[in-house]
Amino acid sequence: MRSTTLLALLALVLLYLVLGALVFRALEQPREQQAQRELGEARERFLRTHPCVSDGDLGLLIKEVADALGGGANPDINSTSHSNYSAWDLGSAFFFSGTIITTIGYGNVALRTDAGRIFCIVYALVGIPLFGFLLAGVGDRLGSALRHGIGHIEAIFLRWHVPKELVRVLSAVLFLLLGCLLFVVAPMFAFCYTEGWSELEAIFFVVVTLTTVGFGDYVAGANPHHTHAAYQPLVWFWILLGLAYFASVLTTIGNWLRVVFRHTRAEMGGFTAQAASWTGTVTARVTQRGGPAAPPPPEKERPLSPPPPAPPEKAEPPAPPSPPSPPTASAPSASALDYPSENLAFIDESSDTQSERGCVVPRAPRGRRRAPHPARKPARPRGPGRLRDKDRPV
Ligand code: Q6F
Repeated sequence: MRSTTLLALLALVLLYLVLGALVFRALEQPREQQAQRELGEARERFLRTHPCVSDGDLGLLIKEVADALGGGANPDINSTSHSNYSAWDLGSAFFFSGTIITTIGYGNVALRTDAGRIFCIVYALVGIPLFGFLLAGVGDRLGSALRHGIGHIEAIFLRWHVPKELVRVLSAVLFLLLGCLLFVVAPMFAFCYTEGWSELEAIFFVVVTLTTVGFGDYVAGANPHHTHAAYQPLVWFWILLGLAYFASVLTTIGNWLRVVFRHTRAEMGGFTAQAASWTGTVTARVTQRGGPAAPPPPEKERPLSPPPPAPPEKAEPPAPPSPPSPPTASAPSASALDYPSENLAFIDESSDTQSERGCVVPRAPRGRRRAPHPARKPARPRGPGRLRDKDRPV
């Protein structure tokens, strides 16, 4: 990626962050101030009804309570009713391990010991890539399964003589709808029912979990009172499939953004060339390509690649070199119409070909997975291992 592109991207991300900060502050700060006010009022009320308690003593107790909560204590349990509650029973510890290797990291329970933290470092470094392999395999199967289902519907459309391109768009929409139904809407209702959350709370949990943001204010299965024995395993199953689905959707959105960027850059081509000649840093590169310092042809450029969208991907090893694409394959519209389901299979590509790493000989498209889609582009290279025109074998 060129330095100018990188700087523009950095500026864009900063702008996005500032925008987020402004919106979140506007939405959340009033509520925070209200909570603070309510605590103050409750304190005054308590002191009025319990005149023997001094303001300082109450303050000490409140601080004690806050510290204990931070230390993992449960305020529902008092010193008289002994309970065998533990946030570190085997089931909860298993869940905790899951939040590490998936990189969800809810943080509703946290490590308090140095030994625990040291072990966590090692555990994460091995477990995250390991889970990445599993996710790749699951993504591949899921992609095949969804495409198999959608293939039937596609065949019907084609029999009705619906144009091929339209069928492609329709199947992309179907993929999104089917995936949303299976991994967002159905689980949402399940969580409403089992956890007693509102629809918004449930969908918030679903998205925060499957994007691996993992705030931890909502955690499914954390209430031991009303959970069925099969509930937590089912949530695990949902997470495994849902993470693969979301990784593909996020990759697709990333590809769309890349197309938008490319169009923007094509329009700003003259602009950047001008800027380059001012700074004098990129001029050499432009002239190197032959010819005067004209706006660089955007198609020849390495596409602006957004960072891997889903954290499960960042756990993946670098993608292997891709086969060279035919000259026309890099048309922006091709990736705009990307099948999200292709990205599911695409997750797998990097793991499948690990043994072939270092081998830059282009592979012939393999197997049934790619065969049904002649329109499919050759795999887009991703990540640090990607090779573009200049690195390719001739
Ligand atoms: C669970 C649990 C949650 C809280 C530590 C995410 C894996 C399902 C528990 C699940 C178990 C105990 C999720 C599994 C992943 N939930 N107790 O298994 O006190 O909060 S606790 Cl949501 Cl990655």
